[in-house]
Amino acid sequence: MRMMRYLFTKHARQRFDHMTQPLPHILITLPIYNEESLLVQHVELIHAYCAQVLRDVSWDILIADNGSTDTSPALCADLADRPSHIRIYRNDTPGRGGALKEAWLTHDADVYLYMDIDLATDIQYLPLLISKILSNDFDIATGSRLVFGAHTRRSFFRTLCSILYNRLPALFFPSFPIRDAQCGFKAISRHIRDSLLRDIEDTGWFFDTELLIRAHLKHYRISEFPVLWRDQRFVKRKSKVHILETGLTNIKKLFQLRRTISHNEKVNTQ
Ligand SMILES: Nc1nc2c(ncn2[C@@H]2O[C@H](COP(=O)(O)OP(=O)(O)O)[C@@H](O)[C@H]2O)c(=O)[nH]1
Ligand SMILES: [Mg+2]
Repeated sequence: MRMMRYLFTKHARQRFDHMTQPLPHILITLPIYNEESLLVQHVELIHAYCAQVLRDVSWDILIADNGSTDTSPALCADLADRPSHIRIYRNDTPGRGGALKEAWLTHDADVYLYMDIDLATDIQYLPLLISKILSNDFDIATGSRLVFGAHTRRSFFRTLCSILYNRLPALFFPSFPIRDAQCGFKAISRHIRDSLLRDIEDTGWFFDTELLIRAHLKHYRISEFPVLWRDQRFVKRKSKVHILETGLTNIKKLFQLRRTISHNEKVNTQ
């Protein structure tokens, strides 16, 4: 009888704990730079989607702007004034990677994710991205345009550059399994944020590749899953990526990263 009472109260306590435990918090980060042409429309769209689909979690949209020189800062301020889940993070270090790193290090969440504001990755993959981390099956999840099942609508030139660039990390780190390191649709766990994020040195486009390489070498679990990707064409908007310059810079950064990592390995084994 005493045992029954014990089990009953234990069970009731667990149920009560479950009811009182805070919901896991998802930080949906939107890195932006001079995005006045689509900012408000796309933030509203993402907000409406999250309000409809994200149940059993709490969430915020964090717009991470660094140094926009158009009307984006004013538009952000207006968005943040609305009674909603929209917050703004501003810093002065240029580059998408730096903006993400600083935004994530200064905010508290259980899942940190980002997606490009042009919604090139179809937003229907958002719940999957979140669940990969929330289920605790993976430490990092990344959308992919280059694995089986992915569908892309891109120019021939961008597709070719993407295929060529994404072959490089495996040349420098032969065990690296990720096929598309640069897709602007990723999530990391709180643990990755606490244990690995500070090690990522690059503040620009190479940030994504460096994050995945370092995570892979430390044996973190990475999920690469196919997405539907459309390079959206907008009348007043151009890609922020200078393809050739970024490609060459990233190759240089792969050399540097390999040197740094092998140097650290030597120091650690001495
Ligand atoms: N915070 C921040 N975001 C940036 C910066 N440069 C680009 N972005 C954002 O990164 C995302 C991807 O840029 P995009 O031009 O679409 O790249 P593409 O899809 O590879 O052509 C967009 O949301 C941009 O606004 C930057 O310097 N800082
Ligand atoms: Mg884009």
